[in-house]
Amino acid sequence: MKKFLYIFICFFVLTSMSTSESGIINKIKVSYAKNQIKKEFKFAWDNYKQYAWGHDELLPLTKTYKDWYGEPLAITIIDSLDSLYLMGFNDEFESAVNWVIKNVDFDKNIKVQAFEITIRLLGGLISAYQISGNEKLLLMAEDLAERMLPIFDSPTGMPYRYVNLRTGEVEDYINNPAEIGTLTLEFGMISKLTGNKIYYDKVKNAVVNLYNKRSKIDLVGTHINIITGEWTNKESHIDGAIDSYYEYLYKSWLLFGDKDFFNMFKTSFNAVEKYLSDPYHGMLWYKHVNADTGEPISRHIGALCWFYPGLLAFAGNIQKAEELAKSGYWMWNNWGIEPEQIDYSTKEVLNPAYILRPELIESTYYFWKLTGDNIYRDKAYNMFNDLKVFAKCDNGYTRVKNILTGEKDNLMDSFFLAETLKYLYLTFDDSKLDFDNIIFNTEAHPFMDIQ
Ligand code: DMJ
Repeated sequence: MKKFLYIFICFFVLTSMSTSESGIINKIKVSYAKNQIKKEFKFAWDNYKQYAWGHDELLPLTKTYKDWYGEPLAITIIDSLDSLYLMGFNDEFESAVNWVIKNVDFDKNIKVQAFEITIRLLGGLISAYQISGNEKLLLMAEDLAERMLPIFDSPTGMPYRYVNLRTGEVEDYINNPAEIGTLTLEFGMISKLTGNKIYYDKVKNAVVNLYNKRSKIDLVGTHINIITGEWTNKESHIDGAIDSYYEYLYKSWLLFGDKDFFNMFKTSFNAVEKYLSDPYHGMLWYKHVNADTGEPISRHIGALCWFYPGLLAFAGNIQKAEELAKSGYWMWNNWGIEPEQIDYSTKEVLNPAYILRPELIESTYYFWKLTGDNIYRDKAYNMFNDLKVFAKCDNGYTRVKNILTGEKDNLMDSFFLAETLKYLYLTFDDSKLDFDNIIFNTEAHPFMDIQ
């Protein structure tokens, strides 16, 4: 009975949040929310353990698993290591680390997507190494980075998209700014941690050469041929395929203190702000334009864009970031959860999926950290509850195929544990992190500044 009374009080407290509440009530709310998030993480993790352990991702509806490349790389485990630690599952963290060291071997005859393997596996191993101090994790990370080095052997120094982990054979020379530019933190950290400069030099060279291909108005397109250096698609935006290119220019400056990254960020950021930022019918959005002319192409915005308010705030423009985030919250609440893509000029859903993405939640964490305003905890908690309504199933959390009908898909992406639930949790308790001295990679793996 007592338990029900407690739940009732907590529910009442949480649904009547206001910034004027007393410190004690806030503490109860915060600890209730954090425990709820932790509980859902454990539920998702336990289901992964039961039905997919050692494999890449859980298929919760069919209680089985998916391996991206036929042979498993334990993507969910490596991607989840630091979440386990940050949420206080210390024994689980230790045993998962030991399992990874004993069972994961990258000497596999498979062709992998360098970007995804870098942000999830290299990123996960680096942060787990920094947390645990276990040198074996660093050796694994270095081995993986070395196996991927052949991607940079192109005439422009920009990477191929795929590489065979055993033979070094590369494939796919049409790449994009996100996949070219979102390797710097991870490869740069390997250089820092091992003292071998090759990784940093290769990624920096790739990014500088990409940056030098920007248009006269300082914008980049969506696809580039890394053999010839010619753009094959000149649509410019902050959506998927470009998004984290901007994030890593800024974060690489912060993590490595390399002024070149700051200069590249500043120029690019000014162009984004000038040509893409789109106040439209009383709300702020970011449009798609032609990279050469700045002429509008569409008023489409995708779920991946919502990392940008957080970056904008982190880079110092909190006011504008909050204005942009308002559009994101409007969108989320209008449909009860976030659609994968909408046309903001017609308010039409173009892609009705929600694939457990973290970006708006990630931005909310940054707002909470930078403003200390409880309203962001409120927003995070509401989004968490919406996730439960739309994406929870009997054996984990799953992608939603159609948010308009509620139809579920069958995949729990590793970033759900690595990012979505982590950023939610950190919004209520990030006491195990030194926020001022870490930089999150784009998969939410915290890298410690060791300068
Ligand atoms: C994650 O793997 C990363 O956040 C990446 O930058 C973009 N896509 C997914 C999540 O949406």
